[in-house]
Formats: sequence, structure tokens, C-alpha cells
Amino acid sequence: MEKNNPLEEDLLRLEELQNITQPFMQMMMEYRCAMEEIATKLRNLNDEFALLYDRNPFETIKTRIKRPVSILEKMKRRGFPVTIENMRRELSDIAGVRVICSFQEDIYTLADLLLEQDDIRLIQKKDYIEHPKPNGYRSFHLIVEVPVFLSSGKIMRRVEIQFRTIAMDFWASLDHKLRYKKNLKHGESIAAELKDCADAISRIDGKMQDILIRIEGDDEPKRKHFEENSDAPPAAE
Ligand code: 0O2
Repeated sequence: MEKNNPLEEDLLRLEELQNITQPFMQMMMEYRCAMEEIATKLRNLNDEFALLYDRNPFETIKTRIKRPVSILEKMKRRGFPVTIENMRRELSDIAGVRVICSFQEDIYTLADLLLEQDDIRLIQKKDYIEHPKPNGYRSFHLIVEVPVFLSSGKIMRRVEIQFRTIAMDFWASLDHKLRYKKNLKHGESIAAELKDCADAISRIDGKMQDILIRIEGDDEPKRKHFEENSDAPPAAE
């Protein structure tokens, strides 16, 4: 068989690489747009909410695109052939948004307001606040589809949104360390202590919420005033 010269071989390899890289980059770009779209919607709600209630419903919003190596690992772990089509179909967390709120009530308010928007399609809702995981994990998870407008037209892309309180986030970051630590000495007793912390955090979150309601009770007329003077169309009865 005739051998290609080194330059030709390099060019062939480059073409092969581009054939894979280009669609992958395209896919990542689409998810990045979807993620930014969701983050913008949430930031807008945050700004409006701040006018209404004199406080921000969330403290922080974090966005992340899954690392290519994590995408490949997850596809392999689940036994799917690594194709762009399979990644789009099987993975819901390529684009992720994490919203950290002070109060539990705000999590549900924000999630409801987001889901009311007519370009958002709910794919899945998991309420780990109402139904915590056995290890004590609490968060409210949504998987939504949001339109992304490209030069070729509109496409829908999925974004995973995790809502949690500051205290739940603090807990989850420590638990995350535990999840990825192998052969840990006293792992079981650490997990049990963490579970106790999760339960204590939940009680404190509940108490803080009650105190807020008692403090904000007086602000009700102000909210009504804002709603009556807002340009927004009245909510359907
Ligand atoms: P990482 O390292 O944070 O990315 P999925 O794998 O997402 O398709 P699953 O596991 O049913 O399906 O979804 P679930 O339960 O909604 O969990 C999705 C994400 O929530 C996880 O992503 C974590 O970020 C977070 N999470 C879920 N359970 C726990 C928990 O017990 N502790 C902590 N700290 N985080 C949790 P990843 O990809 O599993 O992990």
C-alpha cells in the first residue's frame, strides 16, 4: 500500500479532528446560549422582585458548562455510544445553573415565575427539599428546555437548574467532598454526622423563614400598591 507523506497524514488527522471538534463546539455553544438565557431570565426576576419586596430572592447565581471529559465519562458510565446526538438526547446537565437563595419560600416563588414564562418547557421537577435524599441532600431541581435562536432558526436546549438555600449549599459542598473521597477512614460516621447537620440546617432554614414572614407581614400593603401600579397585565383569575 502506498504510504502518505507526513504532511498529508497530518492534514488527514487534522480533518478527522475537525470533523469531531466542529459539531462538539457547536453543541457546547448552543448549551452555553441556553444557560445564559436562563441566567438572564432569573436575573431579571431578581431585579423585579427586589423592587417589589425590598430584598433579593437570590444571593448568587452560578453557571457552568459540563467539562468535555465529564461528558465523555458520563456517556461511557451509562453505556451510550459517544455521539453528539446521544449527548443531546441522554444528558440533561450539559448546561447547569445554580441559584442560591436566602429563604426557601423564594426558591418556589422563583421557580414558579420562571416556569410561567411561555417560552420555557418543563421537562422534569425534583423536589429534594420536600423529599430529601437519605443522606440529607436538599435542593430543588428543574430540567427545562429553552429556545436558542441561531442563524439557522430556533432550537430547544435543556438546562438543569438547582435551587437551594445558602445553608443547603454550604452543606452540599462538604457532602460533595465526601462523595468523591474514596477509602475514607470513618466514612460512615462522617456521613451520619453530615446527615445530622442537614437536618439541623433544615430546621434553621424553616425558622429563618418564619421570622421573615413575621418581619415582612407589615410590607403587604406595599406589595399590593406595587402590583396595582405595575404595567404588567393582571394575572388571570
Ligand atoms: P456533580 O459532581 O455535582 O456534577 P443525573 O446523573 O443528573 O442525570 P440524577 O443523579 O438522578 O441524574 O440527578 P439528580 O439526583 O437530580 O442529581 C443531579 C445533581 O444534583 C448532581 O450532579 C449533583 O450536582 C446534585 N446532587 C444530587 N444528589 C446529591 C447529593 O447527595 N449530594 C450533593 N452534594 N449533590 C447532589 P452529579 O453529576 O451527580 O454530580
